[in-house]
Amino acid sequence: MIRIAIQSKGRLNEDSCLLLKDAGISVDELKRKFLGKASDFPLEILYLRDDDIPEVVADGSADLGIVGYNEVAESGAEVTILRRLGFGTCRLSLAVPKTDKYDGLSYFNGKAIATSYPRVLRSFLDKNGIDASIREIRGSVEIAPAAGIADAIFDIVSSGGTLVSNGLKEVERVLESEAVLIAGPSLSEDKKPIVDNLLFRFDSVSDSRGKKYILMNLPTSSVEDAVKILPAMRSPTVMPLAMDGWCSLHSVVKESELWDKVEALKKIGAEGILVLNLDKVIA
Ligand code: PRT
Ligand code: ZN
Repeated sequence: MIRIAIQSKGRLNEDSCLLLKDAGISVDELKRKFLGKASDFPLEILYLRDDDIPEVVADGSADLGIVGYNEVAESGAEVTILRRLGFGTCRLSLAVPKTDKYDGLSYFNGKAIATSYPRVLRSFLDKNGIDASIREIRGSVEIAPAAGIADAIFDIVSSGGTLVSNGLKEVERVLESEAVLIAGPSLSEDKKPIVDNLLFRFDSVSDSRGKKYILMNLPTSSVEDAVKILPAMRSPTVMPLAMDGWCSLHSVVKESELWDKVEALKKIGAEGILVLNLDKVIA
């Protein structure tokens, strides 16, 4: 049995639960209080505030954790990043009142900066030789300049909408973040195969995300061109059709490239193109 810590509620909870579900792990929703147990995998799920996850993994109370990289960096906890998970993307940035002239980092000398991430900020300022004071506040950091509590802020930015609506502008992107899967410094031998199995499942899920299965009828003479358009995992599958001179071609494409590929395939004579959802990609 291994134990994974995930956020109990908040921005990462839903995607963390979805990752477990897509990996074929069922958790009894009704029992989702503090400690849950999967019915079909040797896994316990510990639901915590995100701030507590790095420490709990570092001290071995949980074997794995899913948390924002920003929290890992701020905690300084001794953990290893096993995977970047591709959700919860955001960044930690410095922002100043939009009417201020900003001409580089020296702007911050002698200024007060409000943040909930003092450790990451201190290390960034020290590295760049900037002498600014840090006002640690929890929550609503973006109102600090208007409230006269600080000159600037250092906070999480995603779309940037919160900064704009508070009369601020982003001037330095300091740390790029996304949800990460973390592990503690020591994992007992009996747990390693379970963790490896879970990683294999997570990798299959992430390989299938953002991809589509595509199949079409194609003149056999166009197969060579189609292979150039659709490289696939090894190469596309080609099957003869009952009608002479035609074949059926199957492949996998990135969703972001789908429409460009479809255009190119139509030009070389592809017909009856079907695009299907992909459930898992097993390497
Ligand atoms: O209760 P608990 O302590 O567990 O949760 P929390 O309130 O501390 O964190 P939560 O749920 O808000 O965020 C969890 C994690 O999601 C963060 O640690 C980040 O890794 C990640 N994440 C991704 C974000 C955002 N995007 C985000 N936009 N966390 C916070 N925000 C905030 C940001 O601070 C800003 O004030 O959302 C606001 C809107 O952002 P814009 O730029 O889109 O306007
Ligand atoms: Zn938190």
